[in-house]
Amino acid sequence: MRSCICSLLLASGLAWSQSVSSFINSEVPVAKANLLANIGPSGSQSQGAFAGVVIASPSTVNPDYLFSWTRDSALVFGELINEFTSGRDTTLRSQIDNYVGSTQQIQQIPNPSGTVTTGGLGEPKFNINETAFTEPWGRPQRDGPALRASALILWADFLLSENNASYVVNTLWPLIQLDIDYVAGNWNQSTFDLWEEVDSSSFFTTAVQHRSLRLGSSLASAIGQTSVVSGYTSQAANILCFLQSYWNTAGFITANTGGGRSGKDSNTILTSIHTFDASAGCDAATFQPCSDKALANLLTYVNSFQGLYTINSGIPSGQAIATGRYPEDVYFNGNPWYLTTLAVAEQLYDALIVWNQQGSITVTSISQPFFSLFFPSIATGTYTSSSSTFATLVNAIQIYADGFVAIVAEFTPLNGGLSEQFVGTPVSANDLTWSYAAMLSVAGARNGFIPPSWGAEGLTVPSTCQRQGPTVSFTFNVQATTVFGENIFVTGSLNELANWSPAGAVPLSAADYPIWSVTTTLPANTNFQYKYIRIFNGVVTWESDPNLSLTTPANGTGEVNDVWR
Ligand SMILES: *[C@@H]1O[C@H](CO)[C@@H](O)[C@H](O)[C@H]1NC(C)=O
Ligand SMILES: *[C@@H]1O[C@H](CO)[C@@H](O)[C@H](O)[C@H]1NC(C)=O
Ligand SMILES: *[C@@H]1O[C@H](CO)[C@@H](O)[C@H](O)[C@H]1NC(C)=O
Ligand SMILES: *[C@@H]1O[C@H](CO)[C@@H](O)[C@H](O)[C@H]1NC(C)=O
Ligand SMILES: CC(=O)N[C@H]1CO[C@H](CO)[C@@H](O)[C@@H]1O
Repeated sequence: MRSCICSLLLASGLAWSQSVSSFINSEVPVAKANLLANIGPSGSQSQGAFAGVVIASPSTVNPDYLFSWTRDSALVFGELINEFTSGRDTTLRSQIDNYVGSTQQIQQIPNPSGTVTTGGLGEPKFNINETAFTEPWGRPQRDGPALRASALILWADFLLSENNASYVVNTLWPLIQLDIDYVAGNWNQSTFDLWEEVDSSSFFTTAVQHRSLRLGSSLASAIGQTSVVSGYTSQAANILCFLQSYWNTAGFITANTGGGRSGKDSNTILTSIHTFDASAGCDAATFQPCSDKALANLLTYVNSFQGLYTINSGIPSGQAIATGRYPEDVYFNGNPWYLTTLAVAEQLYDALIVWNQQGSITVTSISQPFFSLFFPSIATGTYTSSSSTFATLVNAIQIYADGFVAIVAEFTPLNGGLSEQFVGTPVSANDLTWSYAAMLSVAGARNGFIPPSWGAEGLTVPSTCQRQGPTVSFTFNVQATTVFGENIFVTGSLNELANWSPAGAVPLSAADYPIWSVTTTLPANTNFQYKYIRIFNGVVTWESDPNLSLTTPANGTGEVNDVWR
């Protein structure tokens, strides 16, 4: 198909747009059929998969993807639930019911990450017969529960509108609450990223966790589960605060806090499309697709693939190119991916939806380099829909977005099958379910589909991040005999313990002399060192060595009983 699309590169915008439309019109039914073929129990490519289980791909060797990933499955069902609840595909209800059924099973399977109550919800993948995958892997991956809960909440919201609250309360809420409680309790723990390689904090994971907590708190309110609401919203505010820290001074979003790479990663583009909320306009706090930060980031991400792949050579900046996961990728030698190239188009289509809806485009100093691709002399300011600048930008960005779809069209084989990657020919796993879901969702965005709001509108980032993660209440008890006027303090290697500073050390009180005690708030699941000190007439006396060492519990409360040394 390459030559036919390439010749269209030179044709008018209208012909270009028609060729992209005709590709989408022919590809979408193929993508839908091939996606459903990868879902048990009756998908033609997924024999052996239990009901509602999504296989990542039918490929069993090089690579073996015949497993069910929580993330991929939730993204796939998120798309199917959107299609059903928006009335675009009325045939999917039994599939969605099956997904609910398989979630009931899979959440409860003890696995190498733990049991349902000890961290097992963060397990990345399962066998397709709903048994645990027990070999070494990059675990946990904490985006899975957030994405699964978000998909189920969209389903629940639809059922509430159908007056089916009993099913929501009795069947869906218990599943959703497990996942959201996991998010609320673990979001600041390190996680493997969505590419299963880097163990740190990851922008995609943090952002989808934030969305899930907002969705979870509004569903909880709607069905009278009020006791969880304030916990979810306060953790959501903490996450929103932490989310801002991924934006870096070089003007893009660092995908992972660990990793030793440039940080330019489709992780961030996928975040933008999976946290799109048109009611939030171009808000940058949630990195909405048309926000200045998300557009600057898109430019940096796309530019990082300029000249990287042979198929991109000679294509100037401002025209679409094939993109991959991140420029340093070496998996299968590092190639463009269908789902990442489509995600760039989708972010731009989402942006166009909002600009057209609000009737203006605002160019800031942050987004100016992006807009100057299409209007080199553009100045910062707001351009209303009556201006020629608005029309020029909207037309050019539509053509630019279509270009990313056209590249996918060019490298889609005649049978419409989408693998994971492409060079000139498809590479890696064939019939990747996520590639098909990406095709459906970009088609929806190009046709103007607006996903349900998740509550991103009007959020403000707390001026100081109060608490960057789960904490526990921790009690220090130390037996120490003292003279009148002498006091006992604790200090150590945490901010909360004044970082070894006697001046800010935490005072204990002798309510049960000679036991001195204090209960304080410490970060959960954190190792630290500490010592007691005594202060008498301003003179500090340290305990003898060695430093004491402890790890706080993951949740609940902790206590230590020491004797002054
Ligand atoms: C609290 O942490 C412990 C130890 O990791 C774990 O066994 C327990 O399930 C956790 N409880 C909750 C509610 O997360
Ligand atoms: C489930 O699938 C795994 C992986 O294919 C296999 O090893 C295991 O025997 C199966 N378990 C059952 C109970 O069928
Ligand atoms: C509620 O939705 C569930 C899930 O699709 C369905 O099985 C059930 O029949 C519905 N109940 C009512 C009263 O509509
Ligand atoms: C205790 O910790 C402090 C602060 O890190 C360090 O300076 C000191 O050397 C440690 N003491 C011992 C005995 O390791
Ligand atoms: C693992 C993890 O995400 N840790 C983060 C928790 O929050 C603090 C404070 O913002 C960050 O510095 C950590 O990186």
